[in-house]
Amino acid sequence: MFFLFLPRLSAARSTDADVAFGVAGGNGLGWFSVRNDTGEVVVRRPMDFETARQEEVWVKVFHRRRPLFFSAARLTVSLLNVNDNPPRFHESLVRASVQEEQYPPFYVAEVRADDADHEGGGGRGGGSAGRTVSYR
Ligand SMILES: [Ca+2]
Ligand SMILES: [Ca+2]
Repeated sequence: MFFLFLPRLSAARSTDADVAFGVAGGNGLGWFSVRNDTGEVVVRRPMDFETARQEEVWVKVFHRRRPLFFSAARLTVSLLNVNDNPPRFHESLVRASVQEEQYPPFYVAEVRADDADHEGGGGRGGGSAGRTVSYR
């Protein structure tokens, strides 16, 4: 199981046993949970930069006997990219023909590859796929 403790929302922390915390909204990818008694925001699953670069969760604090009395704060978490994807060729088989009697260096073929970790690649709202690199 993967757990990562993010900073607590200290403004919402309380020692009052009648005060509880919960998720009020956001958290569309289900990455976070909020500990009911402490307000700690816990990451429930590995987060992937190539899936989403940022996620937000609304944390609410409320009185257990009067749950309609609550307030909420938005926590926005931005992911930092790491190089966790190998570069991949577009094609796994490339055929090329060359004339004999040519002197090097000369062009043989172009093989393209992507790397999802490249800036501007992958990620929700990140635009196009990873950068394409051509090898000749
Ligand atoms: Ca990579
Ligand atoms: Ca990455």
